[in-house]
Amino acid sequence: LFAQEVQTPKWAAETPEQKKERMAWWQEDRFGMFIHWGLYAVPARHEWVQNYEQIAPDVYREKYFNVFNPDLYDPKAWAAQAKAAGMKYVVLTARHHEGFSLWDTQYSDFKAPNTPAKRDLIKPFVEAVRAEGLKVGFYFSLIDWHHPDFTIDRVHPLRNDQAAIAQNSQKDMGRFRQFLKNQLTELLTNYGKIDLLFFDFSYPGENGKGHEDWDSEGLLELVRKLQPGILVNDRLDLPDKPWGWDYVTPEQFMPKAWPERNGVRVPWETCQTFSGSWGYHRDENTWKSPNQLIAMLIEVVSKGGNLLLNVGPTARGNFDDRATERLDAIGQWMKYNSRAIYGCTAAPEKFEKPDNCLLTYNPTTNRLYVHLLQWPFKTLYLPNYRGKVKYAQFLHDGSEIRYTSRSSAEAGGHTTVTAGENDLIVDLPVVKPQI
Ligand code: FHN
Repeated sequence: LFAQEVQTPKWAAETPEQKKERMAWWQEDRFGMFIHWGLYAVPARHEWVQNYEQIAPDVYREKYFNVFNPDLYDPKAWAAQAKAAGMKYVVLTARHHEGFSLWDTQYSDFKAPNTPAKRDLIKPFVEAVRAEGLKVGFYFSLIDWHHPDFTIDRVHPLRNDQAAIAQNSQKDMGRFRQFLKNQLTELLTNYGKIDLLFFDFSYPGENGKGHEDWDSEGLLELVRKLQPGILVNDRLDLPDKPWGWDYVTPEQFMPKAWPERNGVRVPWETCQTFSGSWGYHRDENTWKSPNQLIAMLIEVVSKGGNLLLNVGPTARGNFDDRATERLDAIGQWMKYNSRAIYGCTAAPEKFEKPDNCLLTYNPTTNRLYVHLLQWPFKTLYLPNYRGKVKYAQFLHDGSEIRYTSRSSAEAGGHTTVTAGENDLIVDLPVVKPQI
């Protein structure tokens, strides 16, 4: 008669308070850098180029593995750029779907030390990010177009022999599941404390049990054992297990409101790109403007979420100018406005959102931030804010903003006041102040 209690395994047991404490830094920091970097930076036409163009693994290896030589790779510069942009954590693709490992894994020869790079690229990354005081995350692909034992791929360019797949898949997949565990053990043992793990991505499987293909519960148990404080995203296909994920990950999508599960708001992070593709794409010309990206950050926080904004470094290992220009602009904005982002969340319902505005709110300081997406002429009306505001100032320079209610405005002879009895009428300079 009762919904079957979802059993929590011992290795996943934690109280809501313990989970809240484990996630506190992430919900405070709000803003991180995603980095998609691998052999796909060489063709520079999208990280799915191998699939889109049906490139055979041996051809892919010959054309890109043998020439991968990121001579400009400087993770200290990456970390400094992330920090300057106001980002508080950095998540790097340790291995994407192409199956190429950035670190010196003992379980594959398809790895960075065997390319002209001739070194482990993860170790210097982790050290540089930590040196900047930022949190460290890995992206880890569940899909692997290179590994011979990954035989269930729905979209593998060349493994479309369904009979062979059906016949071999579970035998091969048993080896592949162990390969995943072996590589995760390396990543979560050899590089110190890892703060975030971004799994990507599991199919629903034939009978909606895609998690069995990857032994998602086994992966999660291993991860929790190796890095007890780590945060894990929701892409192991365990949505109905409260312990199966820490936060949900709408991708290149802005939810209308704070996402919920069973009517309860859940931690969430949207991952977004500058231009559409995740990996470096030389010819893509759909780059979002700095203002679009800043407005995106504000909107995400106004809905209680985090933004993971992606950079795709070039095959030489640097961020291209289009990326650095945007990161610099975001950093300039964050220099004066980060107080409206860090530690902030959705505003309490008692504060109505004025037209063309977004609200963020810091519950610790009890400060409300009103973000004007369009500059109104001289007056901002705050609906039903009377009695709820003690003081108003501009964030960028701390200067006072004066406001009145209708009654005092009328007493002042403003005969055309149309504001409501409980509205606040905020006086603004005609020209938007420059930072
Ligand atoms: O297929 C990947 C894609 O290449 C990229 O890594 C994104 C980032 O979240 N995840 C998958 C698509 O959902």
